[in-house]
Amino acid sequence: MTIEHDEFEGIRLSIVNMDDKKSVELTRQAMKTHAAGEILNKALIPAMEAVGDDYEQGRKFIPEMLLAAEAMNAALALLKPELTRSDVKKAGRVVMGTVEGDVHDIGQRMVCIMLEGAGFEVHSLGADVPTLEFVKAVKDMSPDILGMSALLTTTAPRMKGVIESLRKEGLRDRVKVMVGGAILNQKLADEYGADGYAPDAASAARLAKTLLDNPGA
Ligand code: B1M
Repeated sequence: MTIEHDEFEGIRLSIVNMDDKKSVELTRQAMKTHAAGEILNKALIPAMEAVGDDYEQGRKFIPEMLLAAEAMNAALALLKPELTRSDVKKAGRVVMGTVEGDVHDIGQRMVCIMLEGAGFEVHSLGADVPTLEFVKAVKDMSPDILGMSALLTTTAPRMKGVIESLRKEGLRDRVKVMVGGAILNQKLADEYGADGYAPDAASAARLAKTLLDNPGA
């Protein structure tokens, strides 16, 4: 194994082993020689995939998933300043949240960070966001884009509810709607009436730019 692989593997293992002190220490070390984006893609995201596999195989349970998520978030907080450093003028305003009934917020945080890095002003409503709160945020903050995340089969259809509520309130034409999350795909996004779907945080930032560059799309 090369030294580089050792470093990423160490961070990955510290998250899988739910050790937030270690994940912070190793991430800090890795940042001396690697870009934040590389650490995110080669260590943090694979770590959460491994945690998901462990859960599916019955090797981890909910409390352990939570602790792993904390170790991941602690490392992510270190990467954030570098990922969001952007000298470009604001590309647009985004309101983001995970839909009601769904507490998964790690992916959504990553998307927020990548959007900030791409020059967007981002307001995160957090996780478990009721439909009416999304609608109110669109009314009050006039974002260019509303982003919604969902990781559960049971909660993803709430995106459709939010989009319908925006329509009822006469707000749908004022905002582009972008959706994502592990169980989403283009077909579901179309079915829910979203303007765009992105499979990961980097493509979410690209999609946001495309949506604003092609307002008629
Ligand atoms: Co939960 N969980 N979980 N969980 N959890 C999943 C999602 C699951 C796939 C695990 C499994 O069974 N294999 C499964 C869902 C199955 C399904 O519905 N099809 C599941 C389940 C069932 C549950 C509970 C119901 C378990 C229970 O209680 N019995 C429960 C639900 C609680 C609730 O929400 N009401 C639950 C709870 C939890 C924890 C609280 C313990 C914890 C979340 C902690 C937190 O987020 N603060 C947790 C975790 C950690 C996971 C896994 C292991 C990891 C999720 C994650 O953070 N991934 C997950 C298994 C897995 O995904 N393999 C699982 C890393 C993250 C970077 O990826 O969020 O996909 P992701 O985001 C990506 C892209 O999807 C995209 O960009 C991100 C970065 O590239 N993206 C967007 C995300 N949002 C986007 C928005 C966009 C564009 C792109 O535009 C707006």
